[in-house]
This record gives sequence, structure tokens and C-alpha cells, in this order.
Amino acid sequence: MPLQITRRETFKRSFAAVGLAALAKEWSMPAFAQDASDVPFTDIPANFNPANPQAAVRMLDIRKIDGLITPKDSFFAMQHNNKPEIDAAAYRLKLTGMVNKETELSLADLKKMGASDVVAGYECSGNSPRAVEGMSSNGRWTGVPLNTVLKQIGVHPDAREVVFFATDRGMTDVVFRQQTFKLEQQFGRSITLENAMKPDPLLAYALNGDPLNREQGFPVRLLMPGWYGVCNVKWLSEIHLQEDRYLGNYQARWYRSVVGVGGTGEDADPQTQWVETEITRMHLKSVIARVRKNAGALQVLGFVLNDGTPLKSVEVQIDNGPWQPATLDPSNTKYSWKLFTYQWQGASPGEHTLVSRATDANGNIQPTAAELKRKKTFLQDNSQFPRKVMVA
Ligand SMILES: Nc1nc2c(c(=O)[nH]1)N[C@H]1C(S)=C(S)[C@@H](COP(=O)(O)O)O[C@H]1N2
Ligand SMILES: [Mo]
Repeated sequence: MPLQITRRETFKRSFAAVGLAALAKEWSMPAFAQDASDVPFTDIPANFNPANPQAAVRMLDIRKIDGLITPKDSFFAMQHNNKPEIDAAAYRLKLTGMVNKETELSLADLKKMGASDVVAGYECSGNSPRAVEGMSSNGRWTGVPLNTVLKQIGVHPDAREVVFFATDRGMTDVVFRQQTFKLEQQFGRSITLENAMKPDPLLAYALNGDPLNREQGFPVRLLMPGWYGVCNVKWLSEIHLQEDRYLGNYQARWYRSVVGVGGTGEDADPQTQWVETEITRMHLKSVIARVRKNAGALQVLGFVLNDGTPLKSVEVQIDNGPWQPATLDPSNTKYSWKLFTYQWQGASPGEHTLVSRATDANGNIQPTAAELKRKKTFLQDNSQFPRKVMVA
């Protein structure tokens, strides 16, 4: 077992090195002539101000995507409480609960334990056309694999749940039947020990080769490649091993999907089953982000986010015409967002509607908004996003 893991890690590292070489060229939109220009979208809300410094959320203006990697200072940022300022020298990550020996690790201790790289993109599970899909980004993360740390510390055989607590705290309503308690709590999320021991989760301390910014969770955050934003706990302060499920608000109440399944499709139909699930792996989504005009030709650019399942296709439809295959960019990686392009021939002047849809190797097809009608909570809106552009 240990030998296998070592070999896998070696493989992962050499793979990462190859990935980096490829990234050096990075993805660039094929040779635009000097007069290349953006074809404007007409569906952007008038008050859309993605990077408003006053706003709680910094969004990415997806019309500015020009490569696989989102620059660190443009990476979307979203949090529920304050943004703690943590002194790196004084920082200690606590490992508590069902571990062989409760321990505190400094940033230097963590860095000594390993440095793995992964290109990973994610979105907030609340991202949607209303935010022009701007709560999404993609970067190259560096950190120590979570399973390396857990193996080194030693986990009690009965432990089943790994809880991640953060430094930021906030007042939360904890509802119990008719009672509501106002309690100040730490931000917390959990995963199963089984998921924690997989090779992907990282305790990340760098983004695009530099230390995390304060709003990105400096000095250390969890990174769950292929999972929704909320799972990537920032300002990580404590990892707690336990046998029982963790039921904190951000795990069990505020981040969940409620979907009607079965029956006639009417809410009141007694055959309807209400399926309530946690927010974990990303649902398959594609988004048209940008349209460029280059010497008369039009190039449509977009991205796909999902849980890492290989894609079967991305298609683009113009003005309700036939679905046409788009081309995936060769610099995409398993957990990156996947850039795609489509050459739009013969566009006439005037307003047009463009939409994309992704299909994965398991046969999942990105749903339309109408097909998501039975989802009650607004999270996990992976609907196809029809865009409107004005061709001059
Ligand atoms: N400690 C902490 N971590 C957090 C949050 C938070 O409020 N506190 N918000 C989560 C949510 S909802 C999202 S979408 C992502 C956003 O990560 P980013 O700011 O790096 O884009 O962080 C997650 N991690
Ligand atoms: Mo989120």
C-alpha cells in the first residue's frame, strides 16, 4: 500500500511538471489581427459591476477571460463572514479529535510535508446567469496533499468524518423546531474520511505560484478539486476527526439542494419525492463567456465546469439552429475549467442568441432552465445560459 501511494505521487508530480510546461505556452486565442474586437453582449444587467470593491463578493468579468489561468487578483472571492488577517509566523493548524496524538502544525511544518500542484477551477454553488456566471475562476494551486498529513498524524480506525473549521466567525441562526438560537460560530465544512484519503484534496498555500491573498484564505485553505466553492474552506484553523456526521449550518442547512423527483411533476402530487442533498461535486455546466471578431470571422469562447468526469462534447446553438460541435482547448486538465471555442460562420448583422451545452462521458447532459424547474433551492443552477450578442 505505501509503495503504491509513493509511485502514484511520483507519477502525479511528473505529470504536474508536464502540465506546467504546457501552461508556459498557455492557452491564447488564436492569433487575433490588430482589429480583433469584442462583440458586445446585450444581456448584461445595466448595474452589473463585477469587481465592485464595496461588494461582499468579487466576481470575475467572464468577458475578460483570455487564458486557462485566472490572474490571482481577478479570481472571484466570496465569503460569509469577515476576512481574517492571519500572521503567517504565528499560524498553527490544529489536528484534533480521533487522531493518534493531537498536534499543531506551523506553515513551515506543512510546507515540509509536501508540495503538489493542481490546476483546478470552481464556482460558488450560488453562481448563475443572474451573476453572469461571474462567481467562477480557475487557477494553479500548490499545497500538501491532505492524505499525506492525515497519514503522518495517524487517524483512529473508528474515525469516519473530517471536519474543517476556519478562523472566521459569524452569528448564525440555528433552527430547532420552533426555536431559533442566535449563535456565534466558526465557519465549518466536512467530508468523509474516505474522500479525505483520496489523492486530490490539498491543503493549499499558493495560487498561481504565489502565497494566497488574504481574501483567498491566507495562509492555508482546503482545496477540493471538482467540488463546489463552499467546500474549499479558507483560513483553515482546525481539522477535527470524528465518528459522527457534522451538522453545521454551512454543511447541512444553508448549502443543500431540494429537488422534486417522480410523480406527475406537480409539487402536490403525493408520488413526489423531495430529495435533499449536500453541496459537494460540481454539476456539469458550460457557459459562453466571450465573442471575438477577427477579420470578419467570429469566434465564440466559453468554459465548462464539472467534477472531473471526461467530457464527451460541448456544442453551440445559434438562433435555435442545429447544435454544432465546439472545440475543447488542449491545455485543459482534469480539474481545470475547460475552455472551448466555436467558429461562427456567416453571422448577419443584428442581435443573435447563442447557447452552449456540455455532455460528459457518463451521458449527463447539461439541463435547460425548464428542466431544473423542480429544484427548489437556487443553488446548483447549472442550466444552459442563452446569451444575446449584437453583431455590427
Ligand atoms: N472560511 C471560509 N471559507 C469559505 C467561505 C467562508 O465564508 N469562510 N466561503 C466559501 C464559499 S461559499 C465559496 S464560493 C468559496 C469561494 O472561494 P474564493 O473566495 O477563493 O473564490 O470559499 C468558500 N470557503
Ligand atoms: Mo459559495
